[in-house]
Amino acid sequence: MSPTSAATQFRTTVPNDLEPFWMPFTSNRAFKARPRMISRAKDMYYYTPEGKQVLDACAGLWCTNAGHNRDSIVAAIQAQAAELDFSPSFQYGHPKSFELAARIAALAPGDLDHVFFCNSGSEATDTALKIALAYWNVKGEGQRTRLIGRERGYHGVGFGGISVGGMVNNRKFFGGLLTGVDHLPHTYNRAEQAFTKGEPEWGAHLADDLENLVTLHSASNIAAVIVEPMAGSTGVLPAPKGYLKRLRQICDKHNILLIFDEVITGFGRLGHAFAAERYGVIPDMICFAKGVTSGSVPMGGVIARKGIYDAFMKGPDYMVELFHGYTYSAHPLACAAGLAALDLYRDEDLFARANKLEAKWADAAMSLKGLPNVLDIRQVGLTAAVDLASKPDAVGRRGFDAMEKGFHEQGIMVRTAGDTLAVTPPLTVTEAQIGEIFDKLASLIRQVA
Ligand code: PXG
Repeated sequence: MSPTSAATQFRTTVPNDLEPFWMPFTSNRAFKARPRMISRAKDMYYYTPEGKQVLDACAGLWCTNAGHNRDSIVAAIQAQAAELDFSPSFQYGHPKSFELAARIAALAPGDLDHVFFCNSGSEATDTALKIALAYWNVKGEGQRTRLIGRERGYHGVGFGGISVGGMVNNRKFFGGLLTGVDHLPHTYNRAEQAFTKGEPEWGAHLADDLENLVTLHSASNIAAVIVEPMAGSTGVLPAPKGYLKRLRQICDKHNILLIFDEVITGFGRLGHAFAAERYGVIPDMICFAKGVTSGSVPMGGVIARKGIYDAFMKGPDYMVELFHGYTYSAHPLACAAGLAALDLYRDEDLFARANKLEAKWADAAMSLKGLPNVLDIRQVGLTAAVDLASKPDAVGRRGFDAMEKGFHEQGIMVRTAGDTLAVTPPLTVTEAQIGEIFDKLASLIRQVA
């Protein structure tokens, strides 16, 4: 279907009054003065209400891993809406939730075989932290309450997630947060790592800081460590070689639970179902969201190892074992969308596809080296980020301008974190589109010089 005929089919009226919507993580005034409006999507492209095509170099918000509006996912959601709109997952069940849990568990490594559903990445991380605390309670070690995150980590916006997270703006406005939280150092060092393709050689030793925290607090007080295998939101910081293995070893030594937040890295982003597989490390829990439904319906969840689930299965069998859950846990529409997305990933072998494309993607990303203001380029799996030097008097200006010009002038969607530009396309991206993404980025970088 040509963009024009589709635009006619999906005609959208844009409201005159944009004021009432308080937009999330958005510069509201700038947006409302010059909106970047999107009214439909197909495969690798967004379309504006005027029918202008915009190449989606971000998989939406790192989530539409199978591309947009895939026919089978659309059909599955439509059929599900007609058959069962909602049913509670507290004390009742619907078949697709069990089917999807089994499919997700089958994709996870080792004995990560029980799936707790929620509706977002933020809920997933809060859920994992709560399971960790409750696990130690039911094991009779309720004094293990300390949670350890990492600087420059992003674990969503719940109070748990921002407490273990390490992004200053996500923390500084919101008071005291959870107490009893520590942070490992982040793993980025430009002097040692600049312009590395994939995982940097330098930095595995930073995992040893966990030993220092054990020395300080005693392992017997520490419940869990949570990290992203690749820190996405703070600008694509791949784990240094050997870092995650070292973290696992230290956690094993001290009986500390290790949680991987795979909200971004799950479902193919790093060329495997989960990054845990790429790194040969089995965490105790994996948080997921985004790609599970290819972004089509909100869903998140936690995959827990058998031993964690089993620890809760005691006491009278009519009693609730874990006092946690959401009205929309395992919502039928999300489950239907999830099953259809997993079918697409399998049938089109999209995780392996991402793996095969990675070398080309990495070369294309590094080709931007030497452009004006480019301080560093990082890449892992099908993600890349470019750090631009900030204007001395206006931090974030270059990043914002690149995003805006990208949308309005170059027909491309990019994400920015300050003056860092990030791209992370659907796994269906073609080699030609990879070329287009980095050509457009190059031209944007020159434009904002
Ligand atoms: N954990 C990780 C690792 C994430 O990246 C969340 C939790 C929270 O997910 P929800 O579904 O509650 O938003 C995320 C979210 C960006 C960007 O451009 C990243 C996210 C969301 C929006 C934008 O860096 N990650």
